[in-house]
Amino acid sequence: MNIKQKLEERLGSTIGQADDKAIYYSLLGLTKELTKEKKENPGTKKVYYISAEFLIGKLLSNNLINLGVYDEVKELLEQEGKLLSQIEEVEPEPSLGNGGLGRLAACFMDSMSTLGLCAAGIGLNYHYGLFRQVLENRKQKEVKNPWIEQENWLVDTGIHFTVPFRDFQLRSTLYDIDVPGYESGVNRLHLFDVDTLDESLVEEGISFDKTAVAKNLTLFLYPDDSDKAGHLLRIYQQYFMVSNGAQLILKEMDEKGYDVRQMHEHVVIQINDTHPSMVIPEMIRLLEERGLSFEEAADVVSRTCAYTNHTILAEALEKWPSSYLEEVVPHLMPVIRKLDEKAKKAHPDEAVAIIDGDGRVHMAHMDIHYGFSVNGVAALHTDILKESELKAFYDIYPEKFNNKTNGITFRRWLMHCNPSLAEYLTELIGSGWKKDAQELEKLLSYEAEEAVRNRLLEIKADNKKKLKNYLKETQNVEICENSVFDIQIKRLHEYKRQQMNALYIIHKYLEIKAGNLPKTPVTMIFGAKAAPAYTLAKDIIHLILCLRDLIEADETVRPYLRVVMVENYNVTKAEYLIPACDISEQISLASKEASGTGNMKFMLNGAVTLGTMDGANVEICDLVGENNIYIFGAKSQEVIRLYETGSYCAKDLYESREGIKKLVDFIVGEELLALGDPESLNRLYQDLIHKDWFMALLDIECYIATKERMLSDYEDREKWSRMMLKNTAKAGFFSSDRTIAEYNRDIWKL
Ligand code: Z57
Repeated sequence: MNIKQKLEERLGSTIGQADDKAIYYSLLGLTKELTKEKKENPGTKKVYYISAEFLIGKLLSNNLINLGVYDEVKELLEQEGKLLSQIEEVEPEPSLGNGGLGRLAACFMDSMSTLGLCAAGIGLNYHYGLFRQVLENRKQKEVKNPWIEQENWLVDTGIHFTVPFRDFQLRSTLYDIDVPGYESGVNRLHLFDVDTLDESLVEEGISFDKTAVAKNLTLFLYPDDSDKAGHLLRIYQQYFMVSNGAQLILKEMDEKGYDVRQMHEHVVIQINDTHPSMVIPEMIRLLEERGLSFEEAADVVSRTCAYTNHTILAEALEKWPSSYLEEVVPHLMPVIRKLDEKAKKAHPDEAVAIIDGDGRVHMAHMDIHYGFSVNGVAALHTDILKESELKAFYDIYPEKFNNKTNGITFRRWLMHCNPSLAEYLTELIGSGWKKDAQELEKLLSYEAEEAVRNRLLEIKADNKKKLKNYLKETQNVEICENSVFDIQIKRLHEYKRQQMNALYIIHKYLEIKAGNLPKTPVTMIFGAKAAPAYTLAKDIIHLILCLRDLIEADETVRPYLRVVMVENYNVTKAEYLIPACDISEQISLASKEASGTGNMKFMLNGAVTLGTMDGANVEICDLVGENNIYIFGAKSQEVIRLYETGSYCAKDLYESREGIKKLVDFIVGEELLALGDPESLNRLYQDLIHKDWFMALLDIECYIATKERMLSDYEDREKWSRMMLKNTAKAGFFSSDRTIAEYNRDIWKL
């Protein structure tokens, strides 16, 4: 039977007669069936990528691409008057991640399958995922995001484990999502769930009874990204994840007849940030139960576990009070204490202690002492870890430290989200780039060809029109497709400095009011969720929405400047926004963004970066050269010095620079106070003057000047299109296939 016949058999009608919903669910079933026919990636050594987040996005199109039937299905549907992009709208997006860290794990799953590595993901099956953001009265509201429908991508494996807590035990069920590689075998994403979950616990918004652990454990993903510690529930979730993971690993070793004393020869556990760190003491505990001595167990686990660090923000490095651990998982504490004593004996320095003087357990410290590899996620980030944040550890274990610059899967972030660019590239340079991303460099030989550059401009213009239509249909906002699209999409966090971008908007507004009109109108697009308890982040959203409405209502400014906030920014929305972007905003305070991965997605799709020398921006700059990127602001060493000496003072800048004062004062000027919440605007205003912890006022002047230079360069279409071409051509390095090949070469050795 061919695909058409199989699909129509599932539909019970012709494709033409069926509606989008019916077609979606039939394609879902068919895709699962086709995946089952694929081989599992084989191997005698297997990597388990364990992560609290897997931000997988919608799966239909990507799975069709990887199974090699995307074009066939698309054409089949078109013959019957159906659009695959329309049908995809039916698919709910699972929100099993906050942002970069979770999306990275999803890109890695794709690349591990594609490279044929024997690998699996281990995580949790959150029923409501991260919250869905609703914008109301210029503020963010959170509601649940149910994504598990009657028919879905999960496969019930029938596998169960028992997870012990202090006061009770929970039975788990393992659900799998198959991850087919691009023209390759299949791996699995293992998502554990509690059998006793009770969805009706959630009443309004995202609030629920935090104490009913058996009923709530996998309801939500913790909504904090890089800040604000979670508490007991978070520990319950983490332990549930790692205990199930460790039990699964041991079960698979048993089935393959491997000796657990040789675990390191057959298993690598890649610990994604510190959320899964308890896998170390848990695995040791389980091995002791199987008769290994503590020393033997600790030794083999240390040779099996590897740790990835994703941040230097102190507030994001998890340190659990031992009293919390005693309350949730007392059986782990003896193991953790022994690990701590052993480490203290060898390295008495308090800076590297697992349990500190206040009885807090430093999860990262445990990972570094008892893992064989520690990696950062971009060159600059790894250097900062070695030279500052983790210097004391680097001095002890220089051989453990290594860098693995992040990457993105080009299947989703080019082939799927930007098919016209993908097709054009193939027309020019052949399809080799799909398997070897470095081949994109072949594009460089076309730089002088005007027809090629014009086609790139045309594709960009088409993508801008597509985004315009999408925003009109989904959010009822109307934007001008001939304007410059300036886009900042990422979690809302002070260190990412959306507030600095908002100050730019104020600058531009005042310029236009003063009669200095831009040649081409500018559309400032934001997408960002704020952690529900992160007050200042919510204040920044409020400021942006007030600015939006101020400008919307002003007939003199509106034709030249618009502000759009995309509601509920997620993977699907990123797939529309990124191909349409002209200016990619990557403006974090230098040293704070470990890597960033949105920066890579924009570059690949021909946007030009406006950024600081932070994270992977540094590597983008090296690749494209200074003439094809707009870099501004303080460098990381300067910033680190300012923190060390405590010599940054926002108030001095505010008082001494008239231009800065004018912008900051506007936040609490009459125009905005007439629209917004005075308390919220005031709080932000006060913070900028008296704290400004992430130094927006330090860089605001050069930021504005650089963006103005960029806008003026945009008018030179030849120059701009050369930059676009260079960016796409040099993006090959950021394929997650390259990243994963490096993980395997240096760490996993599968
Ligand atoms: C998260 O998304 C990241 C780091 C964290 O510690 C947590 Br918690 C969540 C991000 C970094 O902020 C990005 O810079 C990085 O690109 C991404 O992780 C993937 O490494």
